[in-house]
Amino acid sequence: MESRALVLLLVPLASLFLLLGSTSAQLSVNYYSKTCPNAEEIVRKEMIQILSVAPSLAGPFLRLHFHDCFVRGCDGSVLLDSTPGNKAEKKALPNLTLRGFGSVERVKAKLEKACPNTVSCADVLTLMARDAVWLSKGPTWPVSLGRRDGRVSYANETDQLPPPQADLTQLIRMFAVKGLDLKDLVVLSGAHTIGTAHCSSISDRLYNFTGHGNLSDVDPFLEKHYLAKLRSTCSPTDTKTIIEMDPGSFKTFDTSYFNYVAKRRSAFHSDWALLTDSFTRAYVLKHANGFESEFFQDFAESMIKMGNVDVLTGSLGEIRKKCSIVN
Ligand code: HEM
Ligand SMILES: *[C@@H]1O[C@H](CO)[C@@H](O)[C@H](O)[C@H]1NC(C)=O
Ligand SMILES: *[C@@H]1O[C@H](CO)[C@@H](O)[C@H](O)[C@H]1NC(C)=O
Ligand SMILES: *[C@@H]1O[C@H](CO)[C@@H](O)[C@H](O)[C@H]1NC(C)=O
Ligand SMILES: CC(=O)N[C@H]1CO[C@H](CO)[C@@H](O)[C@@H]1O
Repeated sequence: MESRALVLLLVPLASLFLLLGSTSAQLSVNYYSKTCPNAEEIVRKEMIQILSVAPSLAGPFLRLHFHDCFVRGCDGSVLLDSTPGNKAEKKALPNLTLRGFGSVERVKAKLEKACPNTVSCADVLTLMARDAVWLSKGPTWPVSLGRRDGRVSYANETDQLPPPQADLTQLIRMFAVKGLDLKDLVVLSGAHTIGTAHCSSISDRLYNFTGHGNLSDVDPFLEKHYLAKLRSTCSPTDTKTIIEMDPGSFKTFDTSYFNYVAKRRSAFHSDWALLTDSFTRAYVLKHANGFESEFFQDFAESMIKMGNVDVLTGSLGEIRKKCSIVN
């Protein structure tokens, strides 16, 4: 009698959990095996071509995926254009420095030709980010597929993206909201081993850290010689010049980013902030001097986690025909 009552109670509970868990359960590595078996191959082939002509786009593809996943989940919302009366994510402040939209559209067009209305823009971007890392001599990993595209993109929601001035408390909070922990934070920050930053993203550290706007108003945690070097490249009002975030190997996915962070020679205050917690600090210092295969393994795991944030599956959303506009 009692055990029967327990079963009656447990069955609906179990199906509730199944329902809740089902969004990410519906992603799978074989998702397009029947409907578009060459999808990954098509993306990889295009990526090899794109990056052989424009190798500096590897960073932008990786960053686009990050910005996609942190706003409304990985649903391709970062790729949508504004419409009359609505300002899209890409028109918000952090957008000024996003690149690679044309290439995403090009890869998507190839997929539309091979298998119309099948592969989502969110999946295309996830695969492009994965291949960008691999083609920069970094790790590769299996990507679960089946994300669907959202129909909404609001500029005001980019406030969910961590700013480069963030301290560790703020970074931890903004990652936690997306289900990402302290390890994901330090590992994924390692993405800054490739790519560039605009002077405008670091000028406050060099000239106006606390709002006084005088030459001693600098980020006190930026190493002095590196400060001088950055100042010689970036004038206070420069918005065009770019700097390598991992000088000397900014096209190669490796552990040297952690070496720069350890020496307080990283681009952003948020990178430096990784030294202010014992766990993230230990991770930075360990990987400043090697342990590359461990970092590669960790990076793959955290990228898989980030790629699953708030995804749309099943009958939610749509499969866009073009990544910049809803159907
Ligand atoms: C931890 C918080 C993070 C902050 C505050 C941050 C901030 C920034 C900023 C300000 C830039 C420079 C943009 C510019 O001036 O052109 C940048 C570049 C970049 N970020 Fe992050 N980021 C963070 C995490 C991540 C994550 C998680 C990834 C990917 C997994 C990522 C990948 C990149 C890449 C690849 C670039 C270079 C883009 C290019 O070459 O154009 N970042 N980031
Ligand atoms: C963001 O903008 C959209 C569209 O303009 C609006 O509906 C929404 O309420 C705004 N959200 C916030 C948090 O301001
Ligand atoms: C420095 O920052 C403050 C506050 O963020 C701003 O109001 C001011 O215009 C900036 N000064 C310069 C010289 O950029
Ligand atoms: C210059 O900036 C420093 C550091 O923020 C501040 O302590 C100092 O008062 C500022 N000097 C002037 C003249 O504003
Ligand atoms: C490239 C791009 O879309 N830039 C836009 C970014 O956002 C600013 C501020 O809203 C716009 O003025 C830019 O045109």
